[in-house]
Amino acid sequence: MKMTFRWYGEGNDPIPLKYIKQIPNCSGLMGVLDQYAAGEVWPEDVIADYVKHVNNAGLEVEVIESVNVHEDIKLGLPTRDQYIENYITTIRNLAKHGIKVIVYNFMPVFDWLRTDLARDIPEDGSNSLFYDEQELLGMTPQEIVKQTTENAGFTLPGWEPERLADLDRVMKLYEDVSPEQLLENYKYFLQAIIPVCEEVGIRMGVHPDDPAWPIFGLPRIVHNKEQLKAILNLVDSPANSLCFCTGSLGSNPDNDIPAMLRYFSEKDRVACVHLRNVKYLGERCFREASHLSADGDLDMYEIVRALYETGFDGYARPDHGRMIWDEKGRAGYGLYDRALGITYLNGLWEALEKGDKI
Ligand SMILES: [Mn+2]
Repeated sequence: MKMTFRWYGEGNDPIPLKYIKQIPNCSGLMGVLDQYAAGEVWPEDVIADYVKHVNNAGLEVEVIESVNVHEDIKLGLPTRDQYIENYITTIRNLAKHGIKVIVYNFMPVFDWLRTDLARDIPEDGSNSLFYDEQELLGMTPQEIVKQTTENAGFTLPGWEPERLADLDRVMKLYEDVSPEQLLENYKYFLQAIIPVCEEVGIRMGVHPDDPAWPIFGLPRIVHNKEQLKAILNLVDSPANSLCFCTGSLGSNPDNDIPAMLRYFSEKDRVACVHLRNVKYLGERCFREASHLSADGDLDMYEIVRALYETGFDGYARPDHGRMIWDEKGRAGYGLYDRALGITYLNGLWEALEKGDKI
């Protein structure tokens, strides 16, 4: 397993690469080039410069996240073919520069969603991302977009202004898209891109819906075991795999995270993992916790054990952490708590490895 760290790019992320290099066992990044809107081609020279810059800091970049899928592809509109062609060009461009895994999602309109980006944790005086369905029900889609983008302090992947500007129009288009139709549109996309991925040695990792249930009446089809199985069956290839995000899937207590992870990892359909813990605070209400099992409701030992025992050799990273020690930065993506998360995950892995040899 290769341990990595999400980084938003020079000038876009307050954390210097040299700090990331100093985290024990962190071999590289899950990188992001979010200056490109969904549907645009990522130019090869820009990718080359980015990879070189990261490599010069002594870090690898073999995973790229947030290569967003244009809404027209998800909606199945006639215009989708051009956007799929562009996506394929981006896949080829990334492969030329050593990228092995692309993380994306198939969530209509919203990508991830929280009702508070910095909710106080009374137990320890830190804060973290928070979600409460009751709060969301009192808001319109426009209000949650306004609140999230205004409070972020940075541009957020999945929340690009140009993508959300015509929110009403896109929400309306989805009224005619059933979950079954969304899955059909997904199949059309995968059938076009997966042969190219196989050719160039890229694995696609779909990120699950976050939170793991439908919101605002929009169809969502990537948030439980049966749905993940259905997606992997659309095109049965190791290139069509998962980015298994424990916190996103784990937002729904109905998902047995260690068992699901074991199931898909055994079949070699997990390209990468996002490891984080969540704390349930009520029905469809949770906050993001430190990585420690005891601080949340996910058993991180069992999660890491599932990876270890299935011989997982893909990429992992700590996912959202709390904001601690008065750090100022991107919500969920501070240095301190994620670095603590890595050292804890390293410890779990080492204990499993050495325990195995006794
Ligand atoms: Mn994630």
